[in-house]
Amino acid sequence: MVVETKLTANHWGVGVARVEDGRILSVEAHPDDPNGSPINDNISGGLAGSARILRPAVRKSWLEGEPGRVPRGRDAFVEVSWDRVLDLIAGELARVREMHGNAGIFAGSYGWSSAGRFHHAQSQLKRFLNCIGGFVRSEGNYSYNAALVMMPYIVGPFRSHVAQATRWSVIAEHSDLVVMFGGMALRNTQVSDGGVARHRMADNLEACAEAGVQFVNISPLRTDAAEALSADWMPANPGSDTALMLGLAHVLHDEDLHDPAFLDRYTVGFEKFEAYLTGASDGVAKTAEWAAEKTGLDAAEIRALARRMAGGRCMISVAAGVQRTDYGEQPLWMAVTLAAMLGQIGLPGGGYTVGYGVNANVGNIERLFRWGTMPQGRNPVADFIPVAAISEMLLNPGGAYTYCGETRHFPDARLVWWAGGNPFHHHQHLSRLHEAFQTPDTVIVNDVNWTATTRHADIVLPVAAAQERRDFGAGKSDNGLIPMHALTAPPGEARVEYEMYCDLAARMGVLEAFSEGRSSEEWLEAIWEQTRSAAAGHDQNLPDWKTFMGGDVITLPDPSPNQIFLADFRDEPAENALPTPSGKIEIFSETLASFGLDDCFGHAAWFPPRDLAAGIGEVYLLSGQPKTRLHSQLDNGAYSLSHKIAGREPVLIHPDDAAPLGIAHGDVVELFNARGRCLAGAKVTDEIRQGCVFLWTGAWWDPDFNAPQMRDRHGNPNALTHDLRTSSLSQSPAAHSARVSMRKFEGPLPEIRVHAPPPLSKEDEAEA
Ligand SMILES: Nc1nc2c(c(=O)[nH]1)N[C@H]1C(S)=C(S)[C@@H](COP(=O)(O)OP(=O)(O)OC[C@H]3O[C@@H](n4cnc5c(=O)[nH]c(N)nc54)[C@H](O)[C@@H]3O)O[C@H]1N2
Ligand SMILES: Nc1nc2c(c(=O)[nH]1)N[C@H]1C(S)=C(S)[C@@H](COP(=O)(O)OP(=O)(O)OC[C@H]3O[C@@H](n4cnc5c(=O)[nH]c(N)nc54)[C@H](O)[C@@H]3O)O[C@H]1N2
Ligand SMILES: [Mo]
Repeated sequence: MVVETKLTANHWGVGVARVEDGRILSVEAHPDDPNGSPINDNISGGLAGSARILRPAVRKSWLEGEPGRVPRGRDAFVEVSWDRVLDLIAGELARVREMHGNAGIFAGSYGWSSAGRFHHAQSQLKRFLNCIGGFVRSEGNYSYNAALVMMPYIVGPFRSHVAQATRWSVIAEHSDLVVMFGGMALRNTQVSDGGVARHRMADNLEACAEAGVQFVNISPLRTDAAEALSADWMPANPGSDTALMLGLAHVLHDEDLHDPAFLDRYTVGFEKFEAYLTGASDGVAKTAEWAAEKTGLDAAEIRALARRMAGGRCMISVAAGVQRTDYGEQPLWMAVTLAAMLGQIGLPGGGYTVGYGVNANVGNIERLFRWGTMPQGRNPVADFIPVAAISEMLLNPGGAYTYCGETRHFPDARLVWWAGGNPFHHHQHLSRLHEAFQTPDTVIVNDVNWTATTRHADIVLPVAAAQERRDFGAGKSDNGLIPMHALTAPPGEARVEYEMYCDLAARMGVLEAFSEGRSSEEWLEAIWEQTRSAAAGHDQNLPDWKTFMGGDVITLPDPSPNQIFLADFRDEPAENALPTPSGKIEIFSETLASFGLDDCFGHAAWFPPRDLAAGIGEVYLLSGQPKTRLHSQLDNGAYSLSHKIAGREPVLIHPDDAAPLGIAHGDVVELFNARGRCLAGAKVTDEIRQGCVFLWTGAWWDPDFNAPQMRDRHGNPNALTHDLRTSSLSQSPAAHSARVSMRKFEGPLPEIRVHAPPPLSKEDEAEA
């Protein structure tokens, strides 16, 4: 057989696949990529593993008309034909709409699914549902939701501000110091939503180091700073960033190192914050000593850092992970406040940025224009939930909650449809989500593999993976246009989602509205032509669709390679007023103060993390993104598996925490708290701060329902996290704020089951 070479695009970069006889032999990074991602190694095994869903399947007791007989997540499945499953779905949709209206359908369907402009799982589902009257959606994301909600009140829209981040080339030239709250983990810059043609971050950081820029890494993980940076490591207690920034601000204020002229011209409300900082308003001065006690750092160290920050051009960077914590709005507001006190916002290499390191591109490049897209149509249902309120919604229909200063009520979701996300990976407190998922009448999930979420469905739809259909990749913040070939045919009876929705739409009388009479290939060509004509408006000549698909990656230029964040506001504050009520940076916000919330005031303030305050656990549990995969995707692939310890996800433990518990490198440990427990493989290392453990996200949740607290065998941190939200302002996820206890696991090691399918039978066998 001939070995063919074909391009593919993933959120972690361009892959060059070697394909033989309908099989993917290997996928390697594109040779033009200076720092390609090894996550490509997960593709062949992850798509061809035994966890692959090969036929439509229906939960056994649901199919047999006794849906409550066995709980979701524990039941067996019956494989059925496509005709049968689409008839079942059409019937359920009709029933739910008739009894509850379209507001009874929840299809927030949060998740990353795959790269590709057309075959985007969520967009396809939402377009289909909009054709039949809409659905309840979710608002925001798990990545930086506190920033999405908070930043508009105090400076402006978060997404566009991230796109306007000061370029790394400017930092290399102008900054003296970069202070990184939450570090800037290179492992995370493998990824960018929608695809990334070239990974530039490592080289750009190296250029900064070579230019003599100094870095401080304030994070529980030393390796959150690239080695080349030789960063000073200040491992503050997790969740203590606001306290640390307050301590820094107090030193600046106390030693007259702040910039009253800047505060006066570009901000409002400093005097109200000042009263809090000095303790005039609450009797507590937020001194370096005060901050030292909260952060576990030295007061002298904090003072020295404040002076260093004021002594030259300083960029304050806040990682998204820092706001994925209890009261995660506060470190954002405090970073802006601190940067305003330094007075360097809008200067080259100074000021602040939230989101460096959150993906491959922030500060490196931005897209030149908006790519073509398949419209999702209009959703006639106005209702939504904040994305991380999923368990709350399901457990408390009709219940009241606050969001952005309003009181709202949860809808009653009778039918839940998820396509392209894995809530039993991404949501916190999974045993609670397991309970919550028992409440709807019907749960439908489309996926490629038998993840924990598909196991909680009544109807499971086997879909083609990105590598099994034609499309093109173009990242939301990238400038590469990437041909995506169908490397192989979908296995078993897996189908391309678009084609499946066409058949369902035909059953429901909306085929013309959904498809506009186009095949997949015709849609692709139309979306490409849209992209091509947008490109022409930017003096870029793109080839026609067929030529493009036959060629290599096309890389367009960065629209503003010398960008300095908020430079225009600094130059002309009246003309370029910020879209805040005052047009300035709001160090005090009348709007936020008027909400009267007890967990977010009118200025940045310190709140201690909740598990710590409640005395839960002995160590902090961090749970950041894994180096070895994208979230939970292809967890059963070779690269992901190669890092597991005794088949479990590795948990980083400091030697001084491990030794007293008799835990050695390579042991299996049990992590536990009041919410749950899981097993994990001990990696004993001093890269983690003592008093903290770090368990990567994304090991497929593998609960043992016969063990205490449905112990997860595999090492998913969300077995342990709380699903309280950051605050009643934004209702954002706060995954990084859990505390746990641990011990060496002594019992017989249970085998990992989740990488194999659940019990399956054929429909006629089940009936017999
Ligand atoms: N404890 C803790 N939890 C966290 C975080 C944390 O820091 N700590 N981080 C959070 C963050 S930032 C995020 S973004 C979320 C990520 O959470 P998710 O985005 O939900 O995670 P993924 O694993 O990317 O889920 C995508 C799913 O889509 C499936 N899929 C892939 N391609 C297709 C397709 O073409 N069609 C369909 N139908 N399905 C497809 C994949 O198999 C996978 O199951 O996790 C959050 N959870
Ligand atoms: N390889 C890979 N890359 C990815 C992803 C992936 O799944 N795999 N996912 C992508 C996605 S969706 C996102 S949103 C981004 C996430 O990007 P980030 O949010 O930046 O990543 P995290 O790993 O959650 O957090 C970064 C670091 O913050 C530190 N940290 C946690 N809590 C605290 C705290 O309270 N204070 C301080 N100072 N530090 C703290 C942790 O040490 C952690 O390593 O990554 C993206 N990149
Ligand atoms: Mo994310």
